[in-house]
Amino acid sequence: MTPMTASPALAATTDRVAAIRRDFPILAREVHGRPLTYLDNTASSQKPVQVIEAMNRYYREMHANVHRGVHFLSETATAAYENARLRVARFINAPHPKQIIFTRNTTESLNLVAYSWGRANLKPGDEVLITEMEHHSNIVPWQLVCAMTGATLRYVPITATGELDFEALPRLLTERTRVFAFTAMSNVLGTINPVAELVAQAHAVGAIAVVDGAQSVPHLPTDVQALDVDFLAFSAHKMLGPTGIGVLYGRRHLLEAMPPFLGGGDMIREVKMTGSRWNELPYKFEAGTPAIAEAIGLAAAIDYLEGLGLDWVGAHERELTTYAWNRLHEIEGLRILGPEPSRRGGLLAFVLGDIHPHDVAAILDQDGIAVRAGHHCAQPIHDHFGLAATTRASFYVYNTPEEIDRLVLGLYKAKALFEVEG
Ligand code: C6P
Repeated sequence: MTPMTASPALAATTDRVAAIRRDFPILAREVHGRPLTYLDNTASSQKPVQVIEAMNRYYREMHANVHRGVHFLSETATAAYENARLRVARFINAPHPKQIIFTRNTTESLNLVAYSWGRANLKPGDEVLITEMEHHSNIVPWQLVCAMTGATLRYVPITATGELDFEALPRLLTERTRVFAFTAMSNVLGTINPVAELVAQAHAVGAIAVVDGAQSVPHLPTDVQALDVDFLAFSAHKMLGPTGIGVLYGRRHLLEAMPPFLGGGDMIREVKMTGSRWNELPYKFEAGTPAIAEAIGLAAAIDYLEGLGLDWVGAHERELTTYAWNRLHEIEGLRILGPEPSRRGGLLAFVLGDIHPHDVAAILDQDGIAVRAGHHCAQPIHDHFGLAATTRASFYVYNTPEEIDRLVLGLYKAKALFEVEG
């Protein structure tokens, strides 16, 4: 086995990636005495020192509760928190920062839409359309809200190459469909869906379009106005930011009309013993003390990503994915799920002969290589392919072709250990 050489584009960015890697303290550590090879970015990305320091500075110099005090620190913290909202709004080209709701993560953002919009708008006879390639967080909330309201849940099937079955779409997306909720990028197949086209088709039948951007927003430029989405959900921790904060972008008139999701402090204008009136957007949907340091960390992550340029981020990942795709296909008995690199994001989920994906991941871990194994919270896709689990390697701004070479060596090692016949 002779490792192929990385593409000229990857070679040209070697210095840039080396400089990026120096910003991520964790990448310098060893695991089991080997250099860490972090290929589990689809689950969560690592954090640059710029994000860590922004949060550190907040706690050392600025912390107080927001929107409550008239004292200096509270005003400083409030300004930093609201500045983070503005930063997110600009990042996805939202018309107004009021349309940016801070949540805990993508899961909570999708639950907010399903519970608040869904319970207020769905009734028996209505249909909710999702796809077979959704993450559980874009399936289970709709199952719950359909059970509550009597609406029917339908799924767009996927093709053998792991793409949406566009031929099946017209009979599923009808005037009965009230909401079409789909992922912009699959966390298992890597498939990049044509968001603008799907949104237009939803609108043509009078449905709203809810987009799960957990895997797309960290990796591709996102413009909610150009895409014309009604709701977009994503998480900070997958885009170099901290855990504990996510975003829901919503169309203003829809958000204005929706009832609150959670009740408590900050989300009210007035509370009497007989009833309450709600605060204005976005606070109506932000009950309780929010994740202030995390919002500031998210803003720093956006600064970092924009400093790199989202176009570069996408291009770097495409180069890495193409290299990994070719190298992994050298291994006999290895099967990758999903479409070819030009139509996918920076992740490859695969099976290696009959070796259990958990065994593959455990062997790789011995060499300091972090990948994820399991159903990746997307059981219906695995059922579709008749698999219980896959191993998944996923890439981000700091990954290199050398790390992919290490992955390939580790996979040969797993194969040798389990004596897989090619
Ligand atoms: N997928 C993965 O390893 P949260 O956990 O709420 O930040 O994100 C949920 C989520 C929603 N949609 C998609 C497409 C996702 O990939 C995820 C998270 C991780 O694939 C953790 S299960």
